[in-house]
Amino acid sequence: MSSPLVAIIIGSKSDSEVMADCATVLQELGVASETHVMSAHRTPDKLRQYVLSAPDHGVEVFVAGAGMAAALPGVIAAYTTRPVIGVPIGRSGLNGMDSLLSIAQMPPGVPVACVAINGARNAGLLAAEILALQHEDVRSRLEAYRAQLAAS
Ligand code: RP5
Repeated sequence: MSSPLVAIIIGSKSDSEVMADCATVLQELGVASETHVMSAHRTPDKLRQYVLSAPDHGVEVFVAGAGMAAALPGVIAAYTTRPVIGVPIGRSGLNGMDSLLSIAQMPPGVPVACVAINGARNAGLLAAEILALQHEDVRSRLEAYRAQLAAS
């Protein structure tokens, strides 16, 4: 695979297990991705620099997994007009309802997409569907994936 088309950003190492499904499904679809741990509140400067520079090395879609107040997807979206897909992580005392509402309730003007709590696999699939608008090879693999899903 070539340079990463999808950047997967997680707010903490503790999000790795849930978010691994995103990289896995992208790999199944032949889409290169890179994963980084960066936090909207712990490493805001690092996050900003990465989001601003990622398109220069080919990143077209961002996927952000975060738990609790989950500002991460919205902060990424503040620095880019590339699509941002948020994954609410459900490990807190509120089982992810906190992150779900944080991500889904972005005020008008700077949107992020939001998948289900712990829906990392769907985030990867949605990222691939966005890429498929321009990348015919990804579209073919997605169609094959859907056919196989129906058959199973
Ligand atoms: C969020 O806070 C992270 O995305 C993580 O889901 C949650 C807890 O972080 P840790 O205390 O496990 O590092 O920023």
